[in-house]
Amino acid sequence: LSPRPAPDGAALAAEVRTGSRRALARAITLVESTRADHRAQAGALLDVLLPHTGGAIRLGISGPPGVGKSTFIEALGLHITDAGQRLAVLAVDPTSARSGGSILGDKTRMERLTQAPRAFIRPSPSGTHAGGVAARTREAMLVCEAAGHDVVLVETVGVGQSEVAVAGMVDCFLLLQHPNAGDDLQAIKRGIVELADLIVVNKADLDEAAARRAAHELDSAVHLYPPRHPGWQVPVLLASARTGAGIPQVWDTVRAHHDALGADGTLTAHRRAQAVQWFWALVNAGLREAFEASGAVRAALPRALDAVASGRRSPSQAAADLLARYAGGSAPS
Ligand SMILES: Nc1nc2c(ncn2[C@@H]2O[C@H](COP(=O)(O)OP(=O)(O)OP(=O)(O)O)[C@@H](O)[C@H]2O)c(=O)[nH]1
Ligand SMILES: [Mg+2]
Repeated sequence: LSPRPAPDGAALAAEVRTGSRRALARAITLVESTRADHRAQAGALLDVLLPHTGGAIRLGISGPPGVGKSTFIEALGLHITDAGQRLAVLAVDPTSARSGGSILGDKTRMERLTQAPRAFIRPSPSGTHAGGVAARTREAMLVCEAAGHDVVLVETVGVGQSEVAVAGMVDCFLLLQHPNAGDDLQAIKRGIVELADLIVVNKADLDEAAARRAAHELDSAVHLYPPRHPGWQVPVLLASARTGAGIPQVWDTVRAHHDALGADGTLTAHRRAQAVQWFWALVNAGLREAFEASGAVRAALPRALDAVASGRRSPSQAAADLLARYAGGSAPS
């Protein structure tokens, strides 16, 4: 038995462009793989697809556990696909290995969207750290765009760094919030509202007065921050993912935001800045990896770390020393 050969990235890219769901699923599996030969093929795939990306509305959705993300995505997703648009849903899960219960929950909470012919839903990859998952999700997003989706929705649960990662890959970052002040204060304290382009208080059907109070509080909080885009004041809306109330308004607002960014070139500038940031993040990660793998560094690293931790050497001295060793050991000159 020989191992399965690495798929031909360029050929797969051509299949993705025809709109084949099977090819799309295989392409995403390829970009999610960490195998060296797969990474090379994924690179070839992305090279072919890159000129065909950029056509989708990139929407990030985040919120605390249980706020109703899955239910909301089903409602919003059906609204989008019913209007004739093609939608892809991706997920960044910072907890990595999702429990079987949660996947099962999503299957039932997104039952209709799962079956909608214009929707493509991809559960989050597992088995890597949050940063790695975000890296793969960004590439999967580009693949979905090249496959002709009009909207790519990236979901993440509102804990940890994954929100920052998602906000850094989308055009519009939507924050879902509970209709009670306690949780709103959480998001405000954690500085997450600063990332939001749009805030939606979900479950407004439970207690509309409480939801209005929460919205008011969030509205005061967003006014403390300078606008993320000139001329865009972050709206705070009420909705119910369960009844569908407010969902069309949410979608209209996402589109209005996209139009506003598109009208004055902000969208292009924003995406360019994100791509450059992404480039540096990858360079940083790659350098760190090479640094730690270098023989000259490996030999000296434990003692250097110990000396820094115990206060015998300053971090700057130790870093300068090891960087010099790294440059000496790795530079061809
Ligand atoms: N009353 C009411 N309940 C809702 C609404 N949206 C979601 N729920 C309920 O809230 C619970 C959690 O909803 P989910 O959609 O699973 O929430 P989630 O944010 O995806 O949860 P995690 O994936 O665990 O982070 C479920 O029992 C939903 O039926 C809403 O608008 N109104
Ligand atoms: Mg969920």
